[in-house]
Amino acid sequence: MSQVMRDTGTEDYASVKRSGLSANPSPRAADAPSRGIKFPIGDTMTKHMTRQLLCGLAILTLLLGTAELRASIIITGESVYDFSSEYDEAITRAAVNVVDESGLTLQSPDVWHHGNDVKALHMWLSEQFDPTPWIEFDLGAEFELDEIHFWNNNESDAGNLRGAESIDVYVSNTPGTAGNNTDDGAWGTKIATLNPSIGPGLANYAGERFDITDTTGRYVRFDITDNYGDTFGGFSEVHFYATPEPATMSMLALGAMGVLARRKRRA
Ligand SMILES: [Ca+2]
Ligand SMILES: [Ca+2]
Repeated sequence: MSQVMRDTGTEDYASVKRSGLSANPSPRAADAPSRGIKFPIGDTMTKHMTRQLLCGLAILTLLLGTAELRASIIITGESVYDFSSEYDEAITRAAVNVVDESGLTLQSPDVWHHGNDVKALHMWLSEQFDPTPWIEFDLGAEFELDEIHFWNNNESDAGNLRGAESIDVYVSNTPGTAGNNTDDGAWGTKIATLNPSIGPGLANYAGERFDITDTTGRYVRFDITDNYGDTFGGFSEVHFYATPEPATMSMLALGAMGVLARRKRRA
């Protein structure tokens, strides 16, 4: 930037400040011969301010990038560890139907729809008169649980009344007592109560994502405490999401600190 421009800018800034006007270009600046890009405040943008702006943009980009990497990751190795009951295995309305991807079709990255048909093979149903069943999952390893994606019972007739309306979620590093139907303290910590909507009974059911308090553990127990009004209970599918590995986050944080330190030295 030339000396002439710097001088002009200082004068404009002073007059703008005196008159109390906002940072519109002054007539003088607008009349001046063009010397490349002009900032909204005329010629008052100094190299120092430009550097601060660029530094701010760099930090913002870094933070946005980190936020994206921070997105939770889907857990794929989960299985059903235990459950209160399942209706008539002859028609296979088995508990495993909620973790085996049955009935799901991938629509786009991280978006699945659960169907409303082949309910015998795609959804779990408890025995009659167990309308508020429980089910326990083994994630296969210890994770820091972050989110839960849930597809309720999605039968296309009134069967969707069997869907869960309220679910207490427990997380533990040790499995519950086998076959234990009540919370005897062996279920771990109750970390959330989910209130899923009733399943629409449509073929393109996208389910619902619940953000939960991040909690570390290997076993997750769903205790369905209420349903939408039927003598059976159950749902269609569940996906669990974990926060990324702490080591990855530490490396990202160290990288960010390194960039900031370099910026500070240069300033
Ligand atoms: Ca399913
Ligand atoms: Ca969370």
